[in-house]
Amino acid sequence: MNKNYKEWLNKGWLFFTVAVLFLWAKTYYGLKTAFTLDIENSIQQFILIITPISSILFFLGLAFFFSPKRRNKAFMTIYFLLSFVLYANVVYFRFFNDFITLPVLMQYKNFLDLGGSAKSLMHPMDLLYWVDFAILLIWLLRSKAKPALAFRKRTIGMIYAAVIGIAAVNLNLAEQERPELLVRTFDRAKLVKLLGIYNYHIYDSVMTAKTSSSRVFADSNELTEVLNYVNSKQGQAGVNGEYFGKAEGKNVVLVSLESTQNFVINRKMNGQEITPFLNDLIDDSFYFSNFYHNTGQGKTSDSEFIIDNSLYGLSRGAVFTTNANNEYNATPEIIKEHGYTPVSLHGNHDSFWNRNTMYKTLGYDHFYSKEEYHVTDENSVNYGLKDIPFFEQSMPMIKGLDKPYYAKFITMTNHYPYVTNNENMEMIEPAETGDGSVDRYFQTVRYMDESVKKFFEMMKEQGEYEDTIFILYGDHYGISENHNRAMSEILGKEIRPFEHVQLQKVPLIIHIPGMEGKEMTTVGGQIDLKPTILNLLGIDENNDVQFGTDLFSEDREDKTILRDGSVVTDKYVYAAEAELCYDKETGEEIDGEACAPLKQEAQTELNYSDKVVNGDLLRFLESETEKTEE
Ligand code: GP9
Ligand code: MN
Repeated sequence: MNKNYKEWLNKGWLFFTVAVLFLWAKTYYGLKTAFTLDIENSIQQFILIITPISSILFFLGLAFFFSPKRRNKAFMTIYFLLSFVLYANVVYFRFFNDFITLPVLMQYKNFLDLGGSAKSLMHPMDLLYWVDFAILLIWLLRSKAKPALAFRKRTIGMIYAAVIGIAAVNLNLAEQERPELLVRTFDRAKLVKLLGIYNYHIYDSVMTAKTSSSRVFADSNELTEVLNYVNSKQGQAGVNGEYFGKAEGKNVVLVSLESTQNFVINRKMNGQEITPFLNDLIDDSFYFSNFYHNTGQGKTSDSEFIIDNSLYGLSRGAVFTTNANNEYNATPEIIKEHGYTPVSLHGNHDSFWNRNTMYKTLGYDHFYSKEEYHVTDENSVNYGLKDIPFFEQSMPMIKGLDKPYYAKFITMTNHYPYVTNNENMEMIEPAETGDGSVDRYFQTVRYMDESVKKFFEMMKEQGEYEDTIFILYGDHYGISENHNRAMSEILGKEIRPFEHVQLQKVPLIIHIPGMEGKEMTTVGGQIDLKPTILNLLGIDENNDVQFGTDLFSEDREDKTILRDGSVVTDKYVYAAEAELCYDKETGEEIDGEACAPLKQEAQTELNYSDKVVNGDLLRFLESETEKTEE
């Protein structure tokens, strides 16, 4: 080896620069190839290129604070850890389509779940994530004099000045792309896209620390305050004696209709009904035509949480993942005490949305998940099993359950991006707005409708129908604001904040065999389902924290609060994001004064609910109840 070359190898700055470039290139490669980040424009592309550099310099630069003797080791350890964080996310993403969060890491079980398939999730090309580390290691070990990572204080200062400078540019651009990114959104893909994978983990750690500290500092007085609030609300609403116990002892079947908004009901596309079966079913059911979803970023999992607990989800993240170890008083747990067998059925992996952990917390006896269904390339699409085979394969499962059961069926085929993989699935023509996901949406909704029809037929054939009440509901919106242009074409009107809030309506159909149908116009939401179901079953659960009220009660307030702070009543619609107030009937924009108290009430109620979840307040419920009974 020539001497000159050897000398170069001993230069610390060269080693440092090469290491930084390696890690930068590798991280960019990961962001570009391993994750779906939906880069929408050249600014986002630029952000993606610069995001890794500030955190790489920041972390690798920490090595300079170690004594010269330990510095190389510290440097390589930090390099290894950053590589590991990147690679762990790459593998995790392949499976969960999501990024690792600290709460997920702490739920070690989720990782054990991944364990079996982790090997199959690794690809030969993944060596690319490690060759750089190997090269640097060999460089360090082979060069005799070892590159001395000794920089002048001024140089180190400059490195950190660069860190701050680049981070500021990054944050500024991110803020322009997504205003209030850090406070308002918790879409992990967006955070990674705009802040970079390493900064995302810093953000996640801060948020986790905040959540766990609010649990530590919570005390039972906070619960007393919440109890006073909900008890007075319950007291006002009361219970409708005519319906109390109407379905006592019957099986309860919940059907979560994936991404189904109410506007598809009784609507035609190209002259054909989109939901022919549901349209018929409505005639023999209680159909709630002013019913809204209350979900936030936890989507399906939020709807499940809200319905089982009558508590709101959080404004950031999904309670299913952030607070899965809290104490709750959920419907499955309550009705188990009354002899019910609570189960959930869904053709996706059991750990998706952390269901396997959360279901135990909520009191489900069993979760029939993808692992127990027969899933092939033909009978699955998108996240998993198609709805028709899902219901078909579920029949023997519920047949064997101890009665009465509380069984939740979660459909999945009508999920963004609304794809079909077989002509048989396409029972109507797509819409023609030119917006692919909106156009296909009608086909997958139609397919889901067919699957529910088959389900009802099978329930009848198997003699399960008569003794069962059916509660069908849309879990959350399917078409987001990004598709307003196409939606205005479909609805034939402009989508203003008023229409946007109205689009959060989802169908709720309560079908009780033998009872006559009726349209129910009361304004309500998923938050009201727990008290509604418990009352139908004749279960009186007082001294519980429920923010909803019985939808059958005549004295209930016609009102629902959406997770973003919007409020709908029989008179007004308050659109929180736009801060606009509308007349519910005419849709006319009116003076904000009319909505001011609603806005305030929404804040109060959502804050109370957040306190309960973040502070894990229901762990104090028993002692509180004892106090009031004394
Ligand atoms: C995944 C399915 C869809 O298992 O429930 O979840 P979503 O993305 O709608 O929350
Ligand atoms: Mn969903």
